[in-house]
Order: sequence, then C-alpha cells, then structure tokens
Amino acid sequence: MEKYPTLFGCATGGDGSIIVIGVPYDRGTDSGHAGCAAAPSLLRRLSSPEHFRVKNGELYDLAKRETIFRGHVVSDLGNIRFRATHHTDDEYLEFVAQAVAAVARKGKKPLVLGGDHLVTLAVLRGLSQAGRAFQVLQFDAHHDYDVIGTGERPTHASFMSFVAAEGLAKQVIQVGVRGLAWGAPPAPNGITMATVTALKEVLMRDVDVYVTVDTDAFDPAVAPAVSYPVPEGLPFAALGAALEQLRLAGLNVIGADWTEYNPTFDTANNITGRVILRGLSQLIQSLADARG
Ligand SMILES: [Mn+2]
Repeated sequence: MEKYPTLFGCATGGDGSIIVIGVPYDRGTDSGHAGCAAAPSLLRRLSSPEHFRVKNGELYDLAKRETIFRGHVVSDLGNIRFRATHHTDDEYLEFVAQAVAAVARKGKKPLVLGGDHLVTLAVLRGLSQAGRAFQVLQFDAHHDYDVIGTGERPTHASFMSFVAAEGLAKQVIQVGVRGLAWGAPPAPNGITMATVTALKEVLMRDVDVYVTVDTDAFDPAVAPAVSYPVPEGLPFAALGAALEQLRLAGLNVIGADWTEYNPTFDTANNITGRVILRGLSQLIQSLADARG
C-alpha cells in the first residue's frame, strides 16, 4: 500500500468502515476567495500526531487524554485531485459522486474533506446513486439555495437548490443560518431552518442522516478561516449538542463532510484547522456509533 499522510494517522486505503476522501476543489466559489482546495492536505498534516494518535487500533486524543474510538474503523483514500487537463468541472464532480457511490455500495460511510461547499452536491448525488435515502443536517451561516438561472452551473451558494430540484434528500435542516438582512429567496420545498434544541422536533424518524458542516456556521471568533465570515455564529459546542440529538433519536449517520475551511485566512497556528479536527473527531464518533 502506498504511504501518504492520512487523517489522524489512520490506515491508507479503503478497508475501514468510515472512508476519508479528500476533495481539494474550490472552483464552486468565487475565484477571488479560492483557497479551500488546500484544506484536505493541511487538515491531515495538522492531525498527525500532535493532538491525536492512532495506536493499537484506538484513536487517542492527547489533549483530552481520552480514547475517541476503538477499532480499525477509519481509513483514508487520499485526495481526488481536480486536473483541468483531464476533466471539466462537471466531469470531476461526477467522478467524486461515483467514488462516494462506490463507498456507499460497500456499506461504508464517506467522511469527505472539502473543498468549498459545492462538493457536498457531488457527495449527495453519489449517495443517491447508491440508492440511499437520507435527510441532511447542514451547519452553515448561509442557506446556499440561491436561485438557479436557466442553464446555470451549481456553485457553493446555489448547490442546495440543486439538491432540492434533483430530489436528493428527504429533507434538509439548516442550523446556524443568519445575517439575512439582505433578504433571501423563498426556501425550496423540504429545506427548513432550526435551532439545535428544536432539532428533535424536525428530524424525521427512522430516516438516515447525512451531516454537512460549513466552517462558517461557527462564530468567526471560533473559526476565523472562512471566505465569507458572518458574525454571531454558533458556539463550537453546538456541533456536539446536535450530534447528541441524533444519537438520542437513534438515527443512523451514513456520511458526513466538512467544507469551506480556507487556510489562507487561518492564524499562524491554524486555530481554525485545529477546531475542525476536534469537530471531525466528533463526526467520526457519530459515524462509528451508528448502525451500518
Ligand atoms: Mn455553505
């Protein structure tokens, strides 16, 4: 097996039940705000082995001095590189979808490192291609359902309109959306906003959950390295509280992603990246807790 840096120093390849896939793609955002493509490789580099360590099949958090999970549950397939010489953007996104579909067909769970938020459209298409039915829990400062003009390609600001138009999800629950003073288009059918405490009322019973996290959902003081920061965001604890709601509801988490980390804007000691690693460890726990 080829050696390459992996998330939390986990195994390379596809043997895990949770499969890390890097999608270093930021052409779904304005070119003046590019930078998210660097996130997957940086997150892997930051993750090893300063704060977390994989030892004897356990992922151990050196800062909290606790075991995050046991067993060889995570492996890392590396990055799916976008190469302008080889494919168009649409071909690339379809390739990402097919990779996710292949993982899902094996009964495994993708954990995708973006990239801008457009990558989530490809992931949800892949899960759908694999025959999965799911609801989406989205953490985000923005609704991401800009109106689609005729013939327009999806972007990180409109991809949820495509999710709705393509009927990919049973419903989408958005947590953290704010700053709507400029006005927002009407929500497409099946997309609603909720607070973390109200999640239990809006989550569908017995429908699997996909979790997508846009870094800008959190307060810029917590996670400053985003392209489009919005003040008065979620505290970091909101993520754990929401995942706990999923667990209490007995819902199965079938995949997750983390998007819109732009290392260009991070502090010298990569505060945002380290916060994201904490969040990724929580997502891994949710994916590992749940049924197959
Ligand atoms: Mn977003």
